Amino acid sequence: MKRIVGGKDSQGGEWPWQVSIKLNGDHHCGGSLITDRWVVSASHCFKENNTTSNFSVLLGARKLSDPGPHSVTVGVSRIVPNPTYEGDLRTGDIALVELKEPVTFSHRIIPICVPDARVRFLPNQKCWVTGWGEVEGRDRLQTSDILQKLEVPIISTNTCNALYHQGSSEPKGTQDIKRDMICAGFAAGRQDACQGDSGGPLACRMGDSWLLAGVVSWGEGCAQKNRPGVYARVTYYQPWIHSVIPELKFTSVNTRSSNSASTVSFGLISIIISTVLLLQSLE
Ligand code: 4AZ
Repeated sequence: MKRIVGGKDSQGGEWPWQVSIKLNGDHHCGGSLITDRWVVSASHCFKENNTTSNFSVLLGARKLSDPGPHSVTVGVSRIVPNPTYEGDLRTGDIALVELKEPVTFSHRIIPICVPDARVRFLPNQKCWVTGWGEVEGRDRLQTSDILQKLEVPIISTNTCNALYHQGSSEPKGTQDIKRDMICAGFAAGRQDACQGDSGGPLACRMGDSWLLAGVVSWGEGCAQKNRPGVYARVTYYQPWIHSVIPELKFTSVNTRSSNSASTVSFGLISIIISTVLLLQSLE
């Protein structure tokens, strides 16, 4: 069966921040809704053609050929690629896309939280990449009509660099994976994001929130051994995102707030024990 590269069909409403960025009416890239007016995507999606009038954004869809009554299509008023993007270096591969009109949230259209710069995504943490990008056919690649989902573990930058050096003629000290990138996927290959997924989310669940850890950016091929997917690291770009969208609230998740239930029960137990001790001392 043909799948994303090793992913599964998603359910309606499962990834309500996922958008399709269309160029002249055709699916071009993925993106993530972060406010009622702004979408995060990749700079390389806009490199040849950044005329806003050629782009539109489809929200609330699962099947591109039949997006259904919960979907909406909105025009684009502004495309803001990160100013450090130069193309081949792959750095700064994150762009902000402003919608012509604000969208109304629904069960199918919900923004994803943008993490504060201090939030850390740890190696082996399981996250999800989603998109309508290339699925692996027998000898050629083909995009998917139904939004695909794939669970991918975070890979540390050191490990990712070491993997990219396997079977490569590059000098040993070369750092392929820069500080503004985050890797996720499998050394064994077989499952990965691919062309057409670009700009889409690497989403990680932390406590009760879904956070945007990365933006699908590049890789050497797709789903190849020792060549995991590389994503733009959203936390690295937090100051830049803030400068473009000052009203955006960033999410800081720490172990205390994600463990609030245990903090509350610890507090309650402490009060009960103190009360018992106090009563005993009064007898
Ligand atoms: C691309 O060409 C592309 N395997 C996107 C993601 C990946 C590779 C290539 C990740 O847009």
